[in-house]
Amino acid sequence: DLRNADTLRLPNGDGAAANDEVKSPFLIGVAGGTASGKSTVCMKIMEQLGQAEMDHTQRQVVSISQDSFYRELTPAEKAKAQKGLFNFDHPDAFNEELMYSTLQNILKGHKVEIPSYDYRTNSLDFENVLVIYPADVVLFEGILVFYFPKIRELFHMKLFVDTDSDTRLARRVPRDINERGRDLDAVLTQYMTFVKPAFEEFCSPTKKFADVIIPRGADNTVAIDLIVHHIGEILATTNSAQHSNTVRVAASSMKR
Ligand code: UZR
Ligand code: MG
Repeated sequence: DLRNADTLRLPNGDGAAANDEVKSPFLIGVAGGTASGKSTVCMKIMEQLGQAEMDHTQRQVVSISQDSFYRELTPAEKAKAQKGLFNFDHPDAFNEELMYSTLQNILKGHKVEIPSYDYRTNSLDFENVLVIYPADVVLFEGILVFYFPKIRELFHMKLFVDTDSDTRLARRVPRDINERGRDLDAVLTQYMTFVKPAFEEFCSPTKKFADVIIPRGADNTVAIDLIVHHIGEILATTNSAQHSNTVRVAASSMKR
């Protein structure tokens, strides 16, 4: 029986909520090419749900970036990266296992810690970890979040932010120069050598896995409104129904 909570309750592992009520979030994947507006779409979703100004521990909706799951580079790879010769757009640049286990822990309702990523040094920062508290909705955004089948299957909803390549390049260039400390030549060379081919080979084909494709990205307020409305309904159900979280764990594991 799906409603028999006792048989469905997950064990309380490290970092699980103190009470035995398990909060298994609705997990949303947000993919799309570089500078397509993934982060902005996630921010707008959170803002419209009135989450942005809330304390971290109180949040019902949280957003995580795939950047935190770049793998640690060897010294040789780091030297390459500094010269713009490392391919950060290839699936091998990511720590798939850490991504998978972290998302699994999030789905189990555990509090997790994820490293932040420093684009200037191309390294993970384990001193400034982001603490992700159990939430009702978790957004996970990145260029290749739908690439790995095992990870793709974890999402309850998949969004693809579909912005034209020239628009993305026009945004990417100033962003890399101003926020990520690169010069114009390096940015364009890296774009032509790695970013564009990898987008075509690994990212663009994952559009077919999306439930919702958002043309024009963050400018598409109608699409964002629709998504926010849907999430709002999920939150309303979670807050009113006592065992709804537990039931949803069962429903989603049945689906798999
Ligand atoms: P978004 N990236 C860097 O520029 N430096 C790094 O150390 C790690 C990643 C870039 C990466 C990719 N490619 O295109 C982009 N390069 O971050 C993805 N080169 O981030 O989805 O925010 O555009
Ligand atoms: Mg981003």
